[in-house]
Amino acid sequence: MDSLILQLHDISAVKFGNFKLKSGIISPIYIDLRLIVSYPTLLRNISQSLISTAPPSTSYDLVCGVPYTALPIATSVSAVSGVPMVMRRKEVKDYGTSKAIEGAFKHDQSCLIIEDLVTSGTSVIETARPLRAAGMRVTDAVVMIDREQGGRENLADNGIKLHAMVTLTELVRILSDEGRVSKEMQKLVIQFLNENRKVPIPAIPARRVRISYGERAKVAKNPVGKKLFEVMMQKKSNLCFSADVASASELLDLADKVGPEICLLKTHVDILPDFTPEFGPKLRMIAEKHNFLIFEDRKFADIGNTSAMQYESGIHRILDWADIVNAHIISGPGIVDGLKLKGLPHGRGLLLIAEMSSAGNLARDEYTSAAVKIGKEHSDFVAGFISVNPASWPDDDGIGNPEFIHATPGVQMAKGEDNLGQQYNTPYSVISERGSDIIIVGRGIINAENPVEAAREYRVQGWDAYLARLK
Ligand code: 5BU
Repeated sequence: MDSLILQLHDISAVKFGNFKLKSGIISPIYIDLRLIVSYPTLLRNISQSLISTAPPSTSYDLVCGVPYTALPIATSVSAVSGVPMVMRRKEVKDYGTSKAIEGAFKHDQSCLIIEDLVTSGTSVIETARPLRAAGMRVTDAVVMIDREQGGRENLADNGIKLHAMVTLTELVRILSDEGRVSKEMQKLVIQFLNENRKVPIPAIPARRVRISYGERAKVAKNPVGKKLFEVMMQKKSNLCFSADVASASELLDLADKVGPEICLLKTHVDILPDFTPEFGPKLRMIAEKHNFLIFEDRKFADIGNTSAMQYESGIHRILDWADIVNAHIISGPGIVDGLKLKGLPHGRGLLLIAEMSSAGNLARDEYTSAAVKIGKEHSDFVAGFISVNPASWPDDDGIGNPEFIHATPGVQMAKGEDNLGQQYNTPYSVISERGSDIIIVGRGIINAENPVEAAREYRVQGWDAYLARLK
């Protein structure tokens, strides 16, 4: 051990002086273990020492290094010990297909975390989270140096035992005994440690899907998004009825019947042969009576200027009666600027199409991430996204952005497909597994023998799935 510490000092991985730490605190000691990749023999010796740092009773099937400094250390530990390694991706590149964890592992395997230096323990906890989310057990972490600044306690609070090769106090004592640092410097470091015993750990925000719609109403930036969350709570409904029927009169009739069950009613106004300018006001009266919002599934896709005209004018005058519309981002962010110009003064909201439900659609990977980026830049107007599997989006390890609402089409009581590529998932899967907030149901209700009863059944299933995911 002593010789390892002396070697770390030799290569200037441990330095004494006046150093400003990330937290802003001035420290008399600075440790930079990134350098050890340049010294393979030292790296191997450190790995061997780390393996024996975990008590013999510690059992583990896998090792995982905290990115980035500990990645080569973990690789070396794996090579020396023969224990397979998994790797946590810090930035997950793509949506959908990408994984937060690389490597082969099985559910319920235990994984030992390897870290170079622990101060508050935050980085270890951030690595444990996706490992646990993927089904692995994480109970122990080994670290080269424990700075003794609260990491051990913070990790224990998160169910992780910390095993340190050496503490900062021991390290300085060894260097002092060997005449590498003066007694004064040793004293200074001890004093520094005593004054900075506990680095508070920043609170980890709850994942979006664990936060209630009511709480999310408070953080929603778009007024319609906020209202929608509130309506969902008031009516215990996350059901959007997609009223794709043959006429305006049939639509209005059904809207009045299923109104009590839904938080949102979705229209395709351009399929109604008997549309008149009275349609909007009539639908709004029914919406007010039953306390639901109106979503015209117009899927704007043109340049900003044209989309704004299509939104406001023509025979449909969508802006006048629809609380929410949606848009593709194929034409770039200008479409959001254009729609916002008209919509925001009217207190309207927009859903961006980040994913689609139909087989072979192209809204995936970088397209999805571009929609999210544009949405974040316009969160005053963008209330959320049309999505299919938002739980697989990698933003913030699935913490997500609670201010945005996710609505998912392609929902029926049984998984399946229609004959034109529409793909269906169940309410439970959409809300509880795929992490969406609203189920959009069309033919599942319209073609049912009793649409009102069917709507009630979808509402109950959608709401139960929401309650299940909060636990
Ligand atoms: P269904 O009858 O439940 O399959 O109707 C689904 C509705 O959602 C229908 O109005 C579609 O136009 C709409 N939809 C969709 O199915 N998939 C998508 O990706 C988007 C909208 Br965006």
